[in-house]
Amino acid sequence: MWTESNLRRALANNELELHFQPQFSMEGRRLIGAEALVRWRQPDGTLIMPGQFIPVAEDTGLILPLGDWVLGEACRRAAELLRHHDLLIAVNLSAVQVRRPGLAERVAGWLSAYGIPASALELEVTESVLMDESDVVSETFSRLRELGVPVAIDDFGTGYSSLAYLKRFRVDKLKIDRSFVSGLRAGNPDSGAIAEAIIGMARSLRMQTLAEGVETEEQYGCLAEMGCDQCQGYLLGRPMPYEDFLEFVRRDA
Ligand code: G
Ligand code: G
Ligand code: MN
Ligand code: NA
Repeated sequence: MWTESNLRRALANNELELHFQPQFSMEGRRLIGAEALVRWRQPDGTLIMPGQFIPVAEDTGLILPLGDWVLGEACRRAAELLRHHDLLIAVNLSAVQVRRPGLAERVAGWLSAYGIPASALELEVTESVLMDESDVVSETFSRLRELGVPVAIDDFGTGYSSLAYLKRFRVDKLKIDRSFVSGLRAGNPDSGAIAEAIIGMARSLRMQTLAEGVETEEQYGCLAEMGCDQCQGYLLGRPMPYEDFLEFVRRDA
């Protein structure tokens, strides 16, 4: 396992990079944005996935400088991408980052440093963050709302939580966890019961839905029929290095 000092060195030596997974509208299959996903490029070229170091970063507090780097880098890349295409760049936040005062100010700082509109950056948080009763979290959500930065709930449906929190803060989008997508079968309504319930609830609360982990045309077809708004997944594009995503964007422009 990676240690705190490995990770400190990675940050100091600029060994982190962001990959981008394209996101599409279901209707018309238009490219609408990308999720930024952090990777650690070792000096020998090996790529370490976030599952192997984000937990260490969260336990040691390094997630704060790491998360701030991710936000800045995502805004820097977004500024260039926006010259070619209208896009939304989604960034994952750890609960630790949201519970720390000042997140909205950091976000505002990066937006203005790179001159990108608040509406082009989306912040992904998990359900547990919304259940947090602290003043810090509610203050941060209202500041983000004032700024106009959209918020999405990641892995929706997997958290151990009530639905009441969806009314406490403004949430723009629910990301339907891929566990509710993998089993979708055309002609088998039961296979889509949960995805369909999420889509229906999102619509009543005027939130958008994005299905994660769409790997087959069959899954895509089921979700389109249910009225899901957007999707991402191996069917339409894997996470890729920035230069490859830039090419992808330019071809679409
Ligand atoms: O492809 P993938 O292995 O990249 O992503 C695994 C998980 O790592 C994702 O579900 C996501 O929640 C998390 N992750 C990826 N990038 C980041 C990041 O920049 N910050 C945080 N906090 N989590 C991330
Ligand atoms: O933030 P989050 O947990 O949603 O991160 C997305 C994770 O899902 C990343 O690890 C990414 O590599 C992975 N992923 C993206 N698309 C697919 C897909 O179509 N199938 C599977 N199995 N994983 C995917
Ligand atoms: Mn995510
Ligand atoms: Na997810």
